[in-house]
Amino acid sequence: MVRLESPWGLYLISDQAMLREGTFAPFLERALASGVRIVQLRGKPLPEDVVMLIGRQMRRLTRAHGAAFIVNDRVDLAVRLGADGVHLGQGDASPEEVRSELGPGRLIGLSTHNRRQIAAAQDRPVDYIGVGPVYSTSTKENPDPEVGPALIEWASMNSALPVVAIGGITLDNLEPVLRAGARNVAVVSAIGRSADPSATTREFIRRIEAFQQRNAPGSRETAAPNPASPGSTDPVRECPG
Ligand code: TZP
Repeated sequence: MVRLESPWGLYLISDQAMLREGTFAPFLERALASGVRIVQLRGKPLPEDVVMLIGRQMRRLTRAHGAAFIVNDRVDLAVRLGADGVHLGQGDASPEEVRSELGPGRLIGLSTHNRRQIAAAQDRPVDYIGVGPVYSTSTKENPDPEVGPALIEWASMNSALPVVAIGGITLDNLEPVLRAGARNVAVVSAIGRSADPSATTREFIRRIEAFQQRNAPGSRETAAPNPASPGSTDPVRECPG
């Protein structure tokens, strides 16, 4: 099992069109060579044999580059593919059930959409939380309401678990997300629908790394929040939603 130290930078999620067209695997190989360290297979509407085929390719490529391979929703497929973890939505199987199935060695990610869910996740057997959608997204059917960079800032201050900002993030609106404290940014369409996915991937990584270097402890710019432990405010009492 791969051991990932946070921050991960760019969290790459498979794009349906690329999966269908068979262009994802060659693209993934270049993305991994460019520094992507965590990749998620999100293949919901595709037939299972197609998902398994691309999943095996993703497993092989991520292993070759020492990157983590996560499967969205499907614990059974994650086990069959030998994935490093599973990403769960609020409506999927509970992290407790999944943890007892997977054991302690694999990652579990959980999507969160408000302060209450972020706070509740701290006491659950999860390794990281997704927070979003930050901006409007057309990738997800029936997405939750946009949370904006404000919830990323709150999560960065109040979550001891690594925070992955997700939803509608592009090169044009990345900066406020980083300023809000995000150290990990998940992207589907900004890369999958880019005219040059490899160049866009490299540019995301370059900007995330440059921002983190500028804000490293001891640098002259003000560091964005992201403490190692939750802040002193009570996240549940403060939580509107
Ligand atoms: N969860 C919240 S938003 C989202 C998921 C899976 C989709 C993100 O895709 P995009 O294209 O980067 O907005």
